[in-house]
Amino acid sequence: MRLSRYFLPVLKETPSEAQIVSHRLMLRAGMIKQASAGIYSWLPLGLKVLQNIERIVHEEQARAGHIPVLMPTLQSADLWRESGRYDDYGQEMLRMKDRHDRDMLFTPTAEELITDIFRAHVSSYKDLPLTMYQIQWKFRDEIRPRFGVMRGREFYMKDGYNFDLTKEDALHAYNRHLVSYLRTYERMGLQAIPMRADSGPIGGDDTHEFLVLADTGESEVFYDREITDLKFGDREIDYDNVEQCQAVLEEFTSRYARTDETHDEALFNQIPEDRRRVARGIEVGQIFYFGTKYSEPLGATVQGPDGKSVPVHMGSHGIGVSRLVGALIEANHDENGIIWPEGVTPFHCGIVNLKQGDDAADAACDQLYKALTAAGLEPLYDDRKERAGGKFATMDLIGLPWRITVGPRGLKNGVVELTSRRTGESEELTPEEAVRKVVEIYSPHHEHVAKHWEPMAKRSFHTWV
Ligand code: P5A
Repeated sequence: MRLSRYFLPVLKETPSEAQIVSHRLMLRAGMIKQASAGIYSWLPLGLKVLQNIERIVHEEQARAGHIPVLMPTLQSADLWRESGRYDDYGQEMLRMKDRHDRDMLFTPTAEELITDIFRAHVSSYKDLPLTMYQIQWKFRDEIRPRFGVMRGREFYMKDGYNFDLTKEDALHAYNRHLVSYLRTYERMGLQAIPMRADSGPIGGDDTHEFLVLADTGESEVFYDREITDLKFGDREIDYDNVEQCQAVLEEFTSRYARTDETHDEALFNQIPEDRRRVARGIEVGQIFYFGTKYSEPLGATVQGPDGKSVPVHMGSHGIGVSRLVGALIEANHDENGIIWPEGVTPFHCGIVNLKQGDDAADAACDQLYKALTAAGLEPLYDDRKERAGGKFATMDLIGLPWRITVGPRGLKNGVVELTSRRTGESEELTPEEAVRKVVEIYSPHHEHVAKHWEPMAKRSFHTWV
């Protein structure tokens, strides 16, 4: 993308309504615009990050064997009366009437709707296990929407639902989700710690929240410091393997880590004092096992191997996709702006032309742009007639992890500059070396980059474009 043709409404002033850094930076970087309290339009740059997060979630769900569906945002109140939650949900539920005076609502979650689909089409244990999920907008009429997309009223959520014959099978589904979530957050460049939590209006006994440690987080958390040393890494997991999932679950949940809702001071005090931590966290996901809480009232039953009809065991699992955009910024920024992890960055590499209109600089930028694009990457080329300082400030604000700076002086010596946003370190490289290095950085994140690159790698720079 050429910046001169893009829509990137960056703000010079710090918006006064924003209380936390991620909200300020999202507004300043032109990622979102508030439409009304807790409801946002996603501008092009913000949308790209949202979609990158969404893509990682889809890929990891596919890896775990979960099946995507899409359910409506508006639902009839009838199903919620059947489950008993229509009255329980209270003022957080946005209710409305259609022209026939029927009670409707904007979905805050979809346990009822997915259970209705299940009961209409599944009647035998032979069709189990089954896990379906969607990524869809939700609405909760929060009393105090705040912190931008972090606590919105309208927000984007991945919500998944498992159906199993027995409690044991459903607990495997729970463990499988916990494992796949660890991998999902790590791919985004985030450490999200599973903590024992409270189930709230979703219900059930077993539940873990995933928390990203951040001073601006809304939850108070208590944990054993050792837990922050754990990495999921690139281990291969067979998600159908009960023992393997169980082992990972135990590794990541056996140390003390709880939200304030479930905190137990006496247990906490058994951890050696130098390892005890009290901090704040952002909840970016939650998993639940609630057994037959919905299947029983809604009549979601299957015929078991013995011919008897039994209600299925269920759980649900959520990832705060839009909240994650804010959480990622809380965890990755400095005084100049955002620093995107490579896995979610809206563009892979910035190209800054120090002297727009200079033949050599323009040609070199064009060549870099085309070469990176041919390798399957998306560069953002600042081709505006602006001062270098302004261009650098914009690149730092929007947080692209890598920047290639091109100017007539360097080109005389055959070099451009490659700069890391995170460390601020620069190296002088030939344009060819710069492209090779950026491709190398992104290949582990994108299979298609490695594929595009393979035939290019053996050829020289001038043949790439
Ligand atoms: C699990 C999926 C559920 O709703 N039902 C279907 C279960 N869980 S949850 O914990 O209530 O929500 C899942 C995740 O959604 C994010 N979230 C929000 N994000 C932005 N603004 C909000 N107001 C908001 N409320 C919930 C959180 O990340 C939460 O973990």
